[in-house]
This record gives sequence, structure tokens and C-alpha cells, in this order.
Amino acid sequence: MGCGGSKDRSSLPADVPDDGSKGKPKRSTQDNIARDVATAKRKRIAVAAQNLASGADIAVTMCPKSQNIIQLISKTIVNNLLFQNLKPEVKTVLIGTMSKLEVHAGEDIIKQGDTEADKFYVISTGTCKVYQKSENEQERLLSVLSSGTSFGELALLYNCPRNATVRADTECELWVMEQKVYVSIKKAHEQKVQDLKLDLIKSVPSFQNFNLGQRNDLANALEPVTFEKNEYVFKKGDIGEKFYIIQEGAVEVQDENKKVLSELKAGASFGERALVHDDVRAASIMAVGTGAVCLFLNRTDFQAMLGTLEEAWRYDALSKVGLLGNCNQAQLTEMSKQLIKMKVAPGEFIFKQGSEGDSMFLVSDGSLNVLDASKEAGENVIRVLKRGDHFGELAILNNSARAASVQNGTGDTELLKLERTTFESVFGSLKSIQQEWRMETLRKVPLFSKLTVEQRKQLAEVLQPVVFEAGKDICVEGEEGNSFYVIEQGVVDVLSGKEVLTQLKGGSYFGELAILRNEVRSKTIRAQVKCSLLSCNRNDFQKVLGPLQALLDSQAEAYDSVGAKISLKRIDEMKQMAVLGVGAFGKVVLCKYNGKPYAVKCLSKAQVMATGLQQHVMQERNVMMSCSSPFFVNLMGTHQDKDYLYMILETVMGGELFAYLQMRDDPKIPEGQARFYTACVIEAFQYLNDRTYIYRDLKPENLLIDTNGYIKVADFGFAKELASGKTYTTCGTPDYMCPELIKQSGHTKAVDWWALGVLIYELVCGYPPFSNASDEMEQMQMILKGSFDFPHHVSSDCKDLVKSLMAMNPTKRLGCLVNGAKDVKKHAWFKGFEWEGLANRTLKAPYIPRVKDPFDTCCFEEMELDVEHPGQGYRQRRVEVGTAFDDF
Ligand code: ISQ
Repeated sequence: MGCGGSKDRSSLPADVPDDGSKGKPKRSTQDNIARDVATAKRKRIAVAAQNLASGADIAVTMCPKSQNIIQLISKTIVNNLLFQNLKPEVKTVLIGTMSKLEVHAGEDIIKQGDTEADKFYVISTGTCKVYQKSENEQERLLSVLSSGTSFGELALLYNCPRNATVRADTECELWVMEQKVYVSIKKAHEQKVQDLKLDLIKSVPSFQNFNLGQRNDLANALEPVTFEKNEYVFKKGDIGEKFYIIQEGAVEVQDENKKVLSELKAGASFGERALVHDDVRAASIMAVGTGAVCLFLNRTDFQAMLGTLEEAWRYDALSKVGLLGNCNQAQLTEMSKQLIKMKVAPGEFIFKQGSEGDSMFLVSDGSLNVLDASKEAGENVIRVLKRGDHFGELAILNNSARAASVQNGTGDTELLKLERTTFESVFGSLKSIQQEWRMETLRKVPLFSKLTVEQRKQLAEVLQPVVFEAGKDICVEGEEGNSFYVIEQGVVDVLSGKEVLTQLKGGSYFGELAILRNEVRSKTIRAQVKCSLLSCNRNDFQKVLGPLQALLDSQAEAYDSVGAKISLKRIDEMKQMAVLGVGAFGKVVLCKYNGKPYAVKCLSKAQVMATGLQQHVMQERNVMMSCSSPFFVNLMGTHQDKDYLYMILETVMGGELFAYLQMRDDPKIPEGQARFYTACVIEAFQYLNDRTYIYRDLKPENLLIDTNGYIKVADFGFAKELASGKTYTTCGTPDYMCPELIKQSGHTKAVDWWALGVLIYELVCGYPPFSNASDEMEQMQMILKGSFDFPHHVSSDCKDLVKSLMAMNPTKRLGCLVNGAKDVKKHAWFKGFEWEGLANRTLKAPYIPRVKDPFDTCCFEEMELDVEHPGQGYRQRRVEVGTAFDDF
């Protein structure tokens, strides 16, 4: 964990040039790998590039240099991983920004261990020597570098301590590239490319109704292809499944005799039918002028990502039906497949006012008139319905009489019909969809975690809808309450006094202890917009679950440590009991408060500021505040004083999965056990995906085992909200990084699903897939190639799952397709796995830690209570904190 467990010991290999003499020894056989890792495995540290939120303001200055120098730099970086696949114009700008550095013989250019490492160097004149020393050892000469060589490139990817010292041996002239500049230029370029694709997508008629998320998915999946002048894209009669958008240049549309029918230019698209079915091309397409650059998409990829074009359109239209607002993505997807096509003749009535209905409709083509029967013909049209509009949806709920008549106009109209019976036979009644949503929400309330499915069902049934207008208080701080609330729709503010602490959105809940006992509300909860909530008061609760009072009371006992949020006036209200871990950024202390255990993570404000991580810390706090899952180490509250930030977390006393793996004789675990741990992580990721959060630091070091043997995900330092589009700050742990993180081409939630593949691999093999590299740059190269093998003992289902998760192309990765996490859960490796048992925690865990009581720290490394905080040294520095942590 970022700041848990034993002291972080970096296994990062040298950030020095590749002269073949550095780094870990290469492994030869699978057996050797296992043995090496068993004896030498270290906790891996997470790394991150400087956050680019501020990158937009980076001033990029061009530094003049001669053609000779430009050529020398170009030649030096030509085979460098970090400059491969860059467009020539981007390379030119990057080289243009490099500044000159002159150093005298004997001067250190970079120093081993230096943490403020953010520069890459090219030597133009002179020689430098590379030295390395291990603890208590004299410096050892590793290599000599001369004109036309480079060093320090890892610093362009992310900040991590320098692994060697590079010292000028003669007077030297060097050219320096800064991480911030490199990252911001690449980001600007990638964003330009993405925006361009999004613009092109906007002009494609079939994609008109796609939402931003879907358009971004499309943009990510579009691949460029170049056609030379007079080259055919396809010929009339060919069968194809590719759709094209012209990005640059032009093409001619020709008939079979090469007669030109028309010319298409940049922005135009062709071959759209191929996205629906195999297209027998109706004409030939040939690149003309100086040729054409097209973006293409093939049907298989398109459908895996978004379903069929028709389904995507139907999905979008259904998602706009207010009554279906509670259906999740998977349900809407399923429903869009069940709509029945109907043709309506001119003048035909769909239904008449007052009649009983059992279907709802979407207009897919043409238009319809909504008529008020009480008015005269000619004045009775209240509304005209067009493609994408829906009507009659109340009939899905019950047999209520139609409120108006709907009649076709003069043209042919096509409708999509959803009958109540079909709807109910496939999904159950709408009521049951709502019920399922309620069940799912209640399942996440820790107080109800011991209830059986049946008991939760009863509770879900007594939830009453209640609407609060914007600005209305739902609970008031200091007042007694007796109701529990779940937010169905809308956003509420959580206030302490006048200060807004956080926001809660759909699916969040509050006030649950009030249904057991008179609880004084610790916060005010105010509707930010008009909100619909479900509530249950103590009376209703008693009626259905009265006999369970004892069970729930006992649950409530433990609840202060698993569900209720706590707030402190002073941190010393908590008694420090033991240190659970110290890492690069914080110290986690086991504390006692009101007799209950808490894990308090302390971060030094000065250190956070000095390392530029304030945005990450705030993101971590915000994500954790708005989440609560049995598969997370949940945040119970926050606190701060002059020097420190405190995150008050629930305790998870079984230790890190990493430590458990380390203590075993065999570093690999049986597939059944790996399946159980992986399933817990999938539950956590599904929860995050549903709320559009990404996690970005999966590894056994960040997975804690609770006293029931279940996994809880800890350390949300890199988590962030990403509703659509991509994010650009490279972060994570090198072993777990996916190709797009290394390419810095922008990334999405797909990074987490890749990392899950790495985790499964590491669990079943005992070492991660790219651990055979001799240094970090080689490891990056291996990741970019996707080259890894499995030992013989791994089952074929397991291999298949890992390969599907570690798909090089993030748009084709399992977990990122149209059915999201469900696809992963349905994979053959999980055949027969009891997901329901895992969710209600009745499934037996493969290993139960032997923990005697809530304060037993036997699963953690022993440490002195007064062990120094890693940010101690920063306290002396005068760091301006300003308002950075006001919202913490
Ligand atoms: C919760 N319980 C035990 C140890 C922990 C370490 C870090 C974060 C949370 C923890």
C-alpha cells in the first residue's frame, strides 16, 4: 500500500543508459523465476508523472539550436522507446524545446537517489561517466557516455528516484528535455487527435444520437489507414465489414467501369452499412489527389464495444425514457434488443385516447401526431413525435387509460414497440427492476450486510418514494431522526454547519442508524437539485424486520467501525495503539476511539505540497467520501491540523495480500484461491465503474484481507472520476502498467482491467508477467509488445481470461466492452463461481487470518509507535499550503 505495510523498498531498476551492465540478472527458466521472486520480492512503489491539470499552463519555450544539434538529437532518440510512434511534427517541437546545459568536468548531472528527477539528457559534446553504489558500498563505474548518447529517459514518464549518478568527465554540452514539457506537448497532440476524431464522428449521420461516452469510445477505436493516390479502398462487389471516415485528402466513388460518380473529401464517410451487416460494396472507392488518410472501424469491434448500431440507437432512445431512469446500462442494453419493429400506414391510429394500453413505443422513422380528442380536427394536434421520441410508457406500469390519441400523419412511419408482457417476461415488472436496484443498494449498506437476501427483499419493499425540492433539508444536523434514505435521483449536499463537506449522488444512502435508535444527525443533508429518494422510518422497519433488532443491534455495535462517518475536534481524541505501516507518503496508525479500532492514515501537508500531490490527495478523499463498499477499505472520516491530513479508515486486520503471498513457501496460489481474490476485486471495480471512477493502482500490496478472508481494496491515491474521454497523467506501479499508460496516449478505465489481468497472472504464477526484464525500460518495451508466456500449470481458461484482460488495444479489452464487468464475471474461468454468495458474504474464503481481537496487529510488521513519519523532513521547509486542503 502507498503508506501501509513494511517500508517501501523499490525494485525499480536503473534509470541509466542501456549499456548492458546494469539491472537485475536475466532469468532463464520458470523455476528460477519462482525461486528468485520468492527470495527477492520487494514491495513495489507507485509512481506518477506530475499532474497535468496544471500542465495546461506550462509555458513551452523554443530554444534555438543549429541544424547539426537538431540532427544529433534526432539520431540519438530515434530508437528510444519514448520517442517511437511520435509524429515527426511532435518530435520536432519536442527537440525544439530542449535547452542547453553546460557542465564542467567533475560535476554531477544527476545523482543517485535524487527524488526530484524530471529531466532527460542528450550529450552533444564531452563524455560522462555513470556510477552506481549500493548500501555501504563504494561507487562503481557502470559505463562511459559520449556525444550522441542519452540518459534519464524514465524521468519523462514519471517521477522516481534516480538509480545512478551521471558525472561529467570532461567539459560537456548537453540538451535537456523536461518531463512537464514532454508530457504537455504529447497530451496536447493526443487531445488534438481525439478532438479531430470527435469532430469527424459528429458529422456521421448514424452516430448522431450517440452520447459523449459512446463517441469517445468510437474515437478511441478508430484507426488510421493511408491510401496512396489511385489506390482502391475497396471495389464494387467486394464484401466488407469496415466503415471509413476521410480524415485527410479525397476519394472518388466509381462504378464498375471506373466512371466517377462523385468525390468525397475530408469529413465524409462511407461504408456505413458494413457496421450493420456484411456489406456488398455498391461502388468502388479510390484515393485521388495526393492520396487519402482514413479512419476505419470494423463491425466486430464496433459491436463488441457498443452493440449493433441499431441497438446503440435504441439504447440511447430508451435511456431518455424517464420511467426507465433506474435501469442500469446492462438492463437498457438488454431491453433495446427486445423492441419489436412496426410499420404504420398513413392516417393509422396507434391508439386512441381513453383506451387501455399494454405497450410503449419509440418512433424510429417518420413522424406521428399526438391528438387531444376534446378538440376540433385541425386544432387537435398537441405535439408531433419524431425519430427518437417515445410515448405510451405508462402502459408498461399498468393498464391506465391512454391520455391522448396518437395517429400517423401522411407518410409511412416505423415504430419500435415494447410490450408489457415481453418486458415483464424478460426483466420482470418495472417494479421488479426497481426492486433489484433497491436490493443492490441495500446490499452495500454495511448495517444490512448480515441480512439474508429475503430480509433485504422485505426491507426493499417498504421503502417509500419521497421527493425533495432543490434547497430543502432532508436531515438537519443536531436534530433527532428516525428515517433512513437512499438517493434514487439527484444530488444532495452534506453539510457541517454552513460548510459543504461532500456531495452524494444516486445510489448513496444515509441515516441508516436512525432506524435502530434515536440518532442525532451528525450532518445536514440538503437537496442540491430536485431529488427523489426512498425512505424507510423506524415504524415501517420494525414492522418488517422487528425480530431482527438484536442481530442489527449487534451489527450496529461494530458499525462505528464499518459504516458510520465520524468527525473529530482534535486528533488526540483517538488513542494511538500501534503502527500498521509506513510508506513513502504516510504513516498508518491503529487507533482506538470510543473503544473501536480505526486505521488512521496521516499525510504531511508539507510533503504533499512539495511533491505536487495535493490534487491526488483531494481526489483520493473525494472518491472515498462518495463510495462505500464491502470490497473497499472505507473512509470513516477526515481530519486535519496545522501539519497533517488524517484519513480515518476502517481497519482490515488480516494484513496485505502481498504479505500473505510472501509468507507462503510457494509464491503462487491455487487457481481456486486466486479466483476468490480476483472476484472480490471485480466486485470493487464494478462498483467503481458504475460510478465512473477509475482506480489505477491495483497490486497485491494494495489489497487487504479482512478477518473473514475477503479482500478489500485500499489506497485510492490515484483514483479519479472519469465519466467520458481520457486522462493523461501516467501513474500506477510499473509491473501493472498497460501499454497506453506508457505511450501516454491518454487512458481510461481500461487500465484497471489490464491490471486485473496482471494480478491474476501474478497470483497463479507467483510473479508478474513482465518481471523477466533486466531494467525498467526493457520492461516498458515488453509491455508495449505484450510479450509474456505462461508456465505449464496455468489452466487454459485462466490463460484465456488473462489474455482477454491484457488485450493490447484498450477498446477491445474484456471489461471495457458493451457489457462491462459482467463480461469478466461471465468468463469460463468463473464457471460455477457463486457470485451471490460472495456478494452476501456467505461464500467461504480460502484463507482466514488468525486474528485474536480487533487490535491484534499480528498480520502487520511490528514497528515502534514513534517511527518517523516520512514527511518529517518536509516540516522544516517553508511550504505554502494556502487553501489547498480547505475541502479535505
Ligand atoms: C486498514 N486496516 C489496516 C491497515 C491499513 C493500512 C492502510 C490503510 C488501511 C488499513
